[in-house]
Amino acid sequence: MTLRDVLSNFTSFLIVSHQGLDGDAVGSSLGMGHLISSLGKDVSIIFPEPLPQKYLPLAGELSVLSEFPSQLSDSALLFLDCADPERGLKVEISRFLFVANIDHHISNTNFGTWNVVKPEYSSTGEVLAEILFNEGIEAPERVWDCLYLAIFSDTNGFRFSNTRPQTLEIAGKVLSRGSGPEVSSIFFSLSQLDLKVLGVVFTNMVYDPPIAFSYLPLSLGLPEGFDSDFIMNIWKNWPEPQVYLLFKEISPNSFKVSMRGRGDIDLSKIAGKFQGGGHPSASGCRVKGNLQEVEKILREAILDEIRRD
Ligand SMILES: [Mn+2]
Repeated sequence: MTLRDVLSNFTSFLIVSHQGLDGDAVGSSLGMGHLISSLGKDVSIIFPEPLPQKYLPLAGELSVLSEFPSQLSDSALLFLDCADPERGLKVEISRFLFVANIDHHISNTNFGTWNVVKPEYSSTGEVLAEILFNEGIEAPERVWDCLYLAIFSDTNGFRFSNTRPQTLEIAGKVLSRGSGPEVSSIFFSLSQLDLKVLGVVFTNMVYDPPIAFSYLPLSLGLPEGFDSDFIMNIWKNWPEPQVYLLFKEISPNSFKVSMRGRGDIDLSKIAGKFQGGGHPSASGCRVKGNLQEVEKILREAILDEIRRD
């Protein structure tokens, strides 16, 4: 099976990605959406959260929905950057005749009818770009812009250790087909709210080696789907901690946890214990309890994991 087969066998497509939209989830989904749309086919993207404001221009005229249409008809379902359909939208994938699964998470369960899962790749954007190059699929400029965002984002601007020589080769080919480097300034752009949130995170920070911890209280009134990746990326420039934990209160006594790490620790295992997921050095999950309780639970799980290594 090739992507070309998938694109020619269906006339209608639904695209989904993971909760906690990041640049790779957004870029690979919108890129695939623009590709399908350029073929004159019907496509909708279903994002579980509002698309972050700064990425709106990349969506253009694409149909972006917050839930599945009531009529699924005979659409093909495409998962991008989503390790586990449970982490995408609540939908029974058995209702679909065909499910594609394009991803780079090591925890991906190969749940699709067609699976392209490459854990050694920096991003789903890199996986998808390589498929387009290998199959000689032509695509309009905005597809490449979206894929460049995806690669740029999951490597934090080619700074993370997931940046392989091949990542840069693929990114170079993608960049030469897109509109230029504006995408990188979109990725790094921060709003006034983002800057205020940074102040709160680093004021609340406590460092109990090897774990740095901070939290964002509900009273900040952060919008749903607030993307905290930029905080973690800035935080990680401080090389001392082995693990960085950010607790974002999403309702009373309920927290979304972002985790980053360095070294041997596999944070995706810890996130997995709390029905979350991700990568060894970047993962997330949700926990319930008061702040002291949830911090203690996560801290103990992490220290256990460090001792085991
Ligand atoms: Mn990704």
